[in-house]
Amino acid sequence: MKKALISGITGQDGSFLAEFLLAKGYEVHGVVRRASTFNTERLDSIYADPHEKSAKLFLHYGDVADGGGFRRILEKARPDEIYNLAAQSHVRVSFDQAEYTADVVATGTLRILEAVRDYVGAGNTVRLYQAGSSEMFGAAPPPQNEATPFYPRSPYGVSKVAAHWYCVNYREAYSLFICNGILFNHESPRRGETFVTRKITRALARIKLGLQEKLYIGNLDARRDWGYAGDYVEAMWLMLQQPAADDYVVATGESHSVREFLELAAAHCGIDWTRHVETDRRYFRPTEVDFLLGDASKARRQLGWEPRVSFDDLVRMMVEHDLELASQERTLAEAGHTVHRGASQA
Ligand code: NAP
Ligand code: F7E
Repeated sequence: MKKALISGITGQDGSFLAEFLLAKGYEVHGVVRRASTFNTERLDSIYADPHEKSAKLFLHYGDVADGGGFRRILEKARPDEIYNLAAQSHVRVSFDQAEYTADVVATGTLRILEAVRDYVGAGNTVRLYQAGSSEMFGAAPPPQNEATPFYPRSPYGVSKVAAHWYCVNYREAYSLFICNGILFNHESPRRGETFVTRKITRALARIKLGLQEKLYIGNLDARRDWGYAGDYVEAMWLMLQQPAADDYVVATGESHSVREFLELAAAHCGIDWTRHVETDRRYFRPTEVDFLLGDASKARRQLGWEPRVSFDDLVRMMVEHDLELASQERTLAEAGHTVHRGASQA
């Protein structure tokens, strides 16, 4: 039985990847940050008590800011594959927390590389996937592929570029099997509620059911290549199954503006968004990434990977999920219960 270790397992991608690997028969280990409230909600459907004999998912407290702890997890789990998905992944927040973002995203990756270098140096074998991002391309004109020079536009993007080059350097210096996946935006009903797609579908669904009046949003003109997260975790896995380590762009090859996403989501909800949406400067970024459009021909050719879920289906899936959530919320509210909604600033 193969074993995988996932940092960032509680995030959107981590939860899809854990499901995908469990379905392939892997034993899955995940690094979970200690928090004052439970942060494992996305794992609820696959979590089993580790005392049960059939358990295949094991969680370990850790943080990529803590290299020693990660080394101990590595020694304990002894995985065949590591997926480094841990990140302060919000671009807007990275302008407010630049040093922290660099510590987690760039130096955090370096800590994992150092641990892997020593682990392999001691005679073990392991393959590493690094979660790179289209934010590394930033202002580089579209379409972007593996040959496009990086031009990051945020502390997050700069930190991902640093992590990317650390991985390339460790691959070349120590002959480690490391793949950089350069993934364009990918979404799902599990997307964090402060990313624009989910922020839109969640708000429009609540507006439709009379639970809120307005959606305040930022730049509607930015264009993104949006795919479905469930499709993208398969590409991560495929990279680590190849005979040689390499870097790959993963994207749909279709780009849409935030306004187009909003229009389509509103159409699925059956509401006139112009009556409910207002812009607020607080959601604009000091430097924006205007136009992302990925060219994933290398991944299609070499990995045999292709996206299955279309843009229209993705928007519909997210809207339907959030309409159901809003309906549950309304039922609870009508029964006199208070529903916790979070306190987002992003
Ligand atoms: P996400 O939902 O924000 O999840 C991030 C994960 O990282 C969470 O499990 C989070 O834990 C964990 N984490 C944050 N700081 C950590 C730390 N210091 N130590 C250990 N774990 C930490 O992000 P995602 O959308 O799943 O993305 C996964 C990875 O792909 C990230 O590296 C992201 O930057 C990258 N990426 C994402 C996209 C995209 O469109 N989704 C595209 C390209 C690249 P908590 O649950 O405790 O917060
Ligand atoms: O913004 C605009 C915003 O925060 C998309 C992360 O997963 O993908 C993600 O980063 C666009 C930007 O994602 C709001 O200005 C308008 O142009 O959903 P987002 P992102 O910044 O593209 C990449 C690939 C990653 O690697 C990251 O980890 O939408 N926008 N109004 C807004 N964005 C937000 N969040 N909130 C707004 O109100």
